[in-house]
Parts: sequence; C-alpha cells; structure tokens
Amino acid sequence: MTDFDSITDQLAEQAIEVPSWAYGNSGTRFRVFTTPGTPRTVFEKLADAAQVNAYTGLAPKVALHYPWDKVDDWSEVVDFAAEVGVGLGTVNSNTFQDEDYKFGSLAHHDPAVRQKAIDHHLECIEIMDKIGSRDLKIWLADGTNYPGQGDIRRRQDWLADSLAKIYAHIGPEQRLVLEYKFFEPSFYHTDVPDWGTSYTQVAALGERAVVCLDTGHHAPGTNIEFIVAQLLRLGKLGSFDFNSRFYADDDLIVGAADPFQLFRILWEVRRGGGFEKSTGVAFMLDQCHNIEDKIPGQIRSVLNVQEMTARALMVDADALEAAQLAGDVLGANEILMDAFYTDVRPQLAQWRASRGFPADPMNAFADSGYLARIAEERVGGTQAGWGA
Ligand code: LRH
Ligand code: MN
Ligand code: MN
Repeated sequence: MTDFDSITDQLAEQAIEVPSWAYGNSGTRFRVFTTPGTPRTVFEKLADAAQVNAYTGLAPKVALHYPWDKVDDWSEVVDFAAEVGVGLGTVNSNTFQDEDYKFGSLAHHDPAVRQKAIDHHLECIEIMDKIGSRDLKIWLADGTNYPGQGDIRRRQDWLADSLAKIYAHIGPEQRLVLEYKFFEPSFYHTDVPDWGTSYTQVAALGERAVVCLDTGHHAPGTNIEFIVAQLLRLGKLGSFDFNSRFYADDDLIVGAADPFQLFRILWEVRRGGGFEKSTGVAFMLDQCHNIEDKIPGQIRSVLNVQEMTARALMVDADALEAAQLAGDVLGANEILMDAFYTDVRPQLAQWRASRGFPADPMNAFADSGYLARIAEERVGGTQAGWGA
C-alpha cells in the first residue's frame, strides 16, 4: 500500500465547496426545527461557512443558491467573503419555488413559462459575472405525477431548446452543469432523471456543459462509482453534490450512511484523474442539517471526504492492476480492501497539526464558543431556511 507521507501533497490540494443553504434551517415536510444563531443573511451564512474552512483548511469556497441568496449589491458579498477568508463558487438556480413552475420550468409546455425560467438563468449568469463564479448549476424539479399528464418526449425537446438558449450566454471560462435526480417532487417521471439524460442534454450543448452527480439522487443499489468512471471517461463529470442517504434524497452528512460507497466513488475519481485540477471536477456538498448543529455537520462531512480521499490515494494502483491482469480475483479485491480498512485518522490528525490546523477540528470548533456567540448576537430578523 502507498504510504501516507507520499499522498500529503495531493491531500493539501483538496478543496470542497460548501453550500450556503446548509447553514439555514431545514427539516422535513413534517417540521422544521430552528436553532439559535441561524444566519439571517448571506453574510452570516458566509461567516459560518468560513468557520469550516478555518478549522479544516478544506472548504475555501461557498456555493450560492439564487434567489435564496439575494442581495442588492454583489460587490459587498465579494468583499465580505474575502474578509472572512472564503471565495464564492457555484451559483445554483432555483425554478422550483414559484407558482408558475407548477408544471415545470425549462421543460414546461408553455413557451412563456420556459422563457421566464430561461431569463432566471440569464440573471444567474449575470451574478456569476459579478462574483467571478465558474459554474451555473441547474437542477430541475420538472416532471409529471401521472402517466399521460405530459408529453414526456416533447418535453425533452423543449428542455434541449431552453438549455441551448442559456448555454449561448455561458462565458468562455464558465460552465453549465446539469444535475439529475430520479424522483421528487415529481413522482411518475422526471425530465432529467439520470446521468444518461443529463449527458445526452449537455453533450448536445458543447464542451462547457457537464453533468452534476448528486450522490443522493439514485435508486437504492445503484452502482454510483460506475457512473463516476463513465462520466470521467467521457470528460463530462462536472461536479459532485456529496451527501448520504439511507432511503430517499436524505441529504445527510457525507459518508454517514455508507462509508464504503464513498471510498469506492473516490477511488474511481482517482482512477479517472478527477483529483487533477485540469479535469475541473468541483467537489461540493449538498446537505441539510435538520436536527444536528449545522457548522459541525459541515466540518464532519469535509473531514469524511478527506479521510476517504486519503484511503483512495493509498490504494496500491500498480499492484491492483497486476492482480487484475493476472485474473487474481481475490488478490485484487484484497488490495482495494486493504486501503479501505486502513485507519488514517491518527496520521491525518498529525498532518493537520503540522500545517497549523487543529488535530481534531470537531473538538477545536466546539471549544471555540462560536455557536454560543452567534446564538447571543443573532437576535431578531428572520432566520434563513429552505425557501429563503
Ligand atoms: C435537489 C437538490 C438540488 C437543489 C438542492 C437544494 O434535490 O439536490 O441540488 O439545488 O437539492
Ligand atoms: Mn443536489
Ligand atoms: Mn437533492
């Protein structure tokens, strides 16, 4: 197995984007529990996100969701982000909370609704230009609930046409990233349900259109690492939305439900060159913290990604290839499992300390008193949450 010391340069390069919406209140359709100190503004979300980076060195960028994150003057957001030590990343569009989008947005049967959704994306691109963001991420709630409700074939054409109109405005340094999800909120058919549909749509647009893989958006039992391998092969893996799920789109802490799956995904990322900057893969979290504290929830997630990345980097790739080519089924499997079962936590703690970060970021943050401070300071106003 590759030793820890020889992977630290690669680990030092790791950057995970955290979502602004993770710091707001969230919950289920049954109840949203509030927490004292929850941010009320984009600025407070950025301040909280900056804590994750300060304690781990892993989360230098924050992904925004528009119009959940809405301000009058974006230059103030850029300045504030720099002040607290983070950058601004992906801009996520939102076409799922407006009355007009009841029957869809970019794939809607009514051209006027499609145009409204296209215009929303052009507005997102304008924001991206102002804040220096590379990626426009599109996830559509579009779909139908009952067979016969819509023309599922024509909707693909309408979608292709809408996406082309948006893509025409994507700058030379920017990308359009299309996220897929197999169900919810539509329950019969979804217009972008799987990687194949997303790939088909972005391939028709051009080079700067790529796929986003949200780990929670697959049917149980799906071999997600195969999708990772395939999209990297095709040069179309644009980004990850990392989270974990037990049943549906649970948006739980990364690696909480199935650490082995996270390892297998990250091994395929390594195998396909996805850790190299030139591949352009954005590693993002997409999580909701319903009952747990949000900042520690994000810290836990980025640490889990780091830990599994270390294990994936420690796989003896040469020995694995030799075993595979020799048809050594059990030997090959053992080489992969050796890396998975290696506990890298003590070495990671030591390495963190050697770089001036806390050996145990979870405890260090808990001891900092930050949560008590924001609970005391942030009184009045409306707390951010799903939908704002
Ligand atoms: C949809 C999704 C998508 C949205 C986010 C809030 O389930 O994963 O990425 O933008 O949740
Ligand atoms: Mn997502
Ligand atoms: Mn989701």
